[in-house]
Formats: sequence, C-alpha cells, structure tokens
Amino acid sequence: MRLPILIPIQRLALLVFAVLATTAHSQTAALRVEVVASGLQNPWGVAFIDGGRFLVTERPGRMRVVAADGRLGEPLAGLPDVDAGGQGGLLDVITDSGFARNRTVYFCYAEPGAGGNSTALASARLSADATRLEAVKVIFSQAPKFSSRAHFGCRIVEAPDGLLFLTLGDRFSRKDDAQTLDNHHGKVVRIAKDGSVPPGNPFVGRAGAKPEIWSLGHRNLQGAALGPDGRLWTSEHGPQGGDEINRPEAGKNYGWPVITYGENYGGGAIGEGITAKAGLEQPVFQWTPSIAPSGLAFVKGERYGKAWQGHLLAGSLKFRYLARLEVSGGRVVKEERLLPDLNARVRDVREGPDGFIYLLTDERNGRLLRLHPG
Ligand SMILES: [Ca+2]
Repeated sequence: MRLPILIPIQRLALLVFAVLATTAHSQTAALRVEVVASGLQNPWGVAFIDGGRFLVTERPGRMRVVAADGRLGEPLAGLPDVDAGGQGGLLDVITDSGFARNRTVYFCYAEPGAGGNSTALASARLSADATRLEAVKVIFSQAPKFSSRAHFGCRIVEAPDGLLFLTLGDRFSRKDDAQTLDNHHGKVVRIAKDGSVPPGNPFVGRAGAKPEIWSLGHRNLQGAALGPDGRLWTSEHGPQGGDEINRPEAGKNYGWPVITYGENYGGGAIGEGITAKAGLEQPVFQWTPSIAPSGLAFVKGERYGKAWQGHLLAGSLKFRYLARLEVSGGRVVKEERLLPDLNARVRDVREGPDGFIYLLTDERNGRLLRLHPG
C-alpha cells in the first residue's frame, strides 16, 4: 500500500526541483538593463565615488563625474596632455582603496612625448567639490615611447597589499619586444603608489631588465581584475583568434608572440605557428575566433544569486555581448554569452559597491548601464 503513495511524492519532489532549477536559470539568463547615463563619448573606464556617483573617462581625453541620477558633470579640470587618436586617449580610472579618506584616484592614458607616445599612469586627488584633479603626478611611463595608435593595454588594479598593477600593450608592430626585459611593451608592471619599484618585483637587480616588470609575453591586455583569490586576472586581445584570459604570476612569460592560438590577420602562421612551448605559460581560457575582450570583473556579491559568485565577466567589443565565465579551480570551465541583443561594444565591466554590475558601451553616444537580475 505504501509504494503507490511514495512514487507520486518522489515525482512531485522531482517536479518541484525542476521548476526551481528552471526559475533560477531564467533569473540569471534574463538580465534587465537600466541606462544610468548616456551622452558619453567613447567611455573607457568607470570608478565609483561617494554619493552613488561615478567617475568616467572618455577616450578623447575627458573625465567626468556622473551623478547618481545620471546627469553628466562638466569635464574635470587638471588633466595632463593626452594623445587621443586611434586606440589611444584617456583610458582606465580606479579609486584608491582609501578614497573615502584621501580622495585619491589613479588613471592611465596615452602620453605624448619624444618618439611618439606610450601608456602612462598618474595619481591625483579629486577636489572636494569634484570639479578638478589636484596634485596630478605621473608615477609611471611605459618605455620606450613609440609612434603607434594601437595596443596601449591600460588597465589598473590595486592589489590587496596596496601595490598597483598596470597592463601594457605591445604597440602592435613591436610584438617581439614582449619577449625581452629591456622594455615595457607587452608587459604587466607592478609599482607602488608613489611610483617607486617594489623591492620584491621579480626582475629587480637583473642587469638590463626594467625593474617594474611583473610578467611578460603579453599582447594587448584591455581587461584586469582582482580575483576572489586576491590575485591578478587579465584578458588580452589575440591577433586573429587567440584572445586569452591569464593569471599573471611574478616573472612568468605568457608566450606572445612565440606561442598563440591565433594567426595573422587574413591568415597565416605567426612565428612557428605553435601553441605551446616549454617555459611559456598557457592561458586559463582562450577564444577563437576573437571576441575582442575589454573590461573584466568578478562577481563577488550575492545580488545575482549564489550561482554567479566567483564567476568572471568579460565584455566583448567585437560581438557586443557580456561573457560570463564559470571559474573552478583557477580555470575557466564554461562560457555563457549574456545580453546577445545589446548591440553595443562592451568596453568596461565593473561590480559597484552596491553589488550591481555596471557596463560602459564604447560608442560616440556611449552609455553607462546597470544590470538587474531578471
Ligand atoms: Ca599567451
């Protein structure tokens, strides 16, 4: 007599489980997009300041405060000369971990100078009325300067120990420089907030090596984020194919242009056309064909459900979507493509202090977007 009763209960339990699983799936898949602000010209980086306000860079060389209600402030005064053109201009911005006390920000940009331009990192203090940058100090300049409008890299991350990571592109036609230590092309560098070189950097004291170098063998890193593991994660553009996610570690070589999963534009092998070699690190994930990733952020809060916590988000410039990358054991194990109908180049991705995910779209009329769970 008991069996006929038990079976329906088990089926009911399975049914309830299936409905819950379906609901959870649709909640995460159907994000609602709120436009916080528009009218930003090719915005590149967004940081979060007091009063629910935002600090946004525009690639042509402006930085603005965006009010919580989306109103755009006037461009801040006090910025240095920016070499805007091509991929260059005013690029990333972050707030200092002590911003609430010291109002300090860091920003990077294409710095003009003898020989062309290169990526520079500056610190500054946002004035009390948030109309200007004060005490602007260039704390790092990529060397050598070179005449190119491409591959600036330029993402900034403050590590838990207060040191700054900065990503630096290979300037496109200087790709072989990424394999040598006498320059900053195709590197991640690590510096202190005053611009000094941390004594623990991996190549300090090596003859002919730039002491700021943290890792080498990169192409054009346009995404960087601090993982829940407290470590640096980066994304970089491959050539035709071979876009990568890496976890750059001290002194390690990430292979470009000796190994790559990509090929030359229009086809044809790069170098020996190999994807692996002893002594060169493999990416933790790669996209072929290329999606052109820019902007990288971990979901650390619970606003999107526990299922998303610890996952990585990457914006796609080329295919105009947001990649959600499931991370397990330090590896990316699965990609879900979110916002397939966004129809805009995703330039930056950040998790705000309110736990919401924010995006910047790279357009002449660029927008700041807030993502709501569906
Ligand atoms: Ca690589």
